[in-house]
Amino acid sequence: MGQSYIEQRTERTKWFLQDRFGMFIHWGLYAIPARGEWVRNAERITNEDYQVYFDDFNPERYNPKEWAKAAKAAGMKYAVLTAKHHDGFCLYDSQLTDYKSTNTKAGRDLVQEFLDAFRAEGLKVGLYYSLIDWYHPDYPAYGDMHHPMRDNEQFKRDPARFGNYLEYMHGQIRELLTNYGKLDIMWFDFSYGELKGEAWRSTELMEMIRSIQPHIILDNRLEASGEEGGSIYTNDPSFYSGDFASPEQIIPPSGVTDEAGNSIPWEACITLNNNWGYGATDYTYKSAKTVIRKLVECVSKNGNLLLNVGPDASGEIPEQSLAILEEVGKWIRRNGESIYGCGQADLPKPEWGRYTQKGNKLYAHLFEESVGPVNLAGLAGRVKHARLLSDGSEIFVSRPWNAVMYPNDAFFNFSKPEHFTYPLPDER
Ligand code: JFZ
Repeated sequence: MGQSYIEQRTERTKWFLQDRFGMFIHWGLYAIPARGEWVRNAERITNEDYQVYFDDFNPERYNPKEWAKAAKAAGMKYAVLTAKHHDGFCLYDSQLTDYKSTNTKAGRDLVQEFLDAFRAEGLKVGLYYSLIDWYHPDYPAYGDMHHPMRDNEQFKRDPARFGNYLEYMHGQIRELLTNYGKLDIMWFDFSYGELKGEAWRSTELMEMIRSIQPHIILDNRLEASGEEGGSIYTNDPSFYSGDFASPEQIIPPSGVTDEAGNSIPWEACITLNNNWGYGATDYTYKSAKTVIRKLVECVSKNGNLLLNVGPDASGEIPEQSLAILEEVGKWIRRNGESIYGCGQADLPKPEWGRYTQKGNKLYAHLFEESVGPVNLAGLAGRVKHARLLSDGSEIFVSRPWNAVMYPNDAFFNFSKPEHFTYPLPDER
């Protein structure tokens, strides 16, 4: 008897649940207008006018080795790059289109260089591929939002043309899976309205994917959008339901579980400011402290965080983003043990922060400075000893009547990252 789909998914996602933290990279022609990756649609830019960006695209400072170093130093364990976003522009040398980076002034296969650089740093690699394509002549309009230049009825009127697009889409995915070595993640984006599941010829697509790269893991968006989940949320996931759920710009209140209440692999994708693609005037950056806390929150709910950067037209990750990543990395270097391989604790959320847990080690993430002892409700008599994870110093835990931690001087002196993690190895 073969394994069930869920058993196979559990096998495939083991590394993913260990790694917990990845880098999302939205990069393409839209870095030039620098108003986000939806600019072509939002501003109803014609193919002719958008062509200017293709003609000018020349990211001379593209050095993915620097990106990879920044990701690794931030504690990220994998990265996902937009091989093609909704505008249809390919960052790789596809034989199926001329609309690709090798035909621009860049003259380079940007995907190949990305993969080489990130693999060299020991990170796992993934590619984002947009199911939506605003450039391909046979991509149907369906809902004004999803195709700026075409009328909404075209798809229904001309399924043959949509068939042409699917040939192209399947062909491009085959190229990515065949020509670039082992990929760890394929990140499809996204389904909507009638365009979901079998409308993409997903069974056939999945058979192809699994035959070429059996170990690759996929998001759930062959069936789902960023909002709706698809059948991965049910007890009977389809063959193309994906390996992890992909809540977007939200950390689900209670994590992600199926109908039986079992945890499903999930990854929240979150921007650093308010854009995925580069936004030259978007200064709404989150603080390093917020990012750290959101990462902790994801792990405390058995989830991953895929944190986005949007490199600019010169090929560089914005300074502000790099500064945040560096701060996050400082915290991770001391406290990463409370993230990697960790998950939800067997205790309810404490009033002062979050728990993460790995085996019999409990990590208490204090999100506020305490006045007096910290209440460890439910742990009375169960804590063997406690240490400040960032420097190894002892934390006094009272017993047996009630478990409380008395944060010592080390707690108050270690104020720089404004975030405190206590490990509480306990005996159960
Ligand atoms: C999609 C893309 O449109 C966006 O550009 C970015 O790549 C992001 C990671 O994914 O964003 C979505 C997808 C679906 C919804 C909203 C945003 N949705 O269904 O509401």
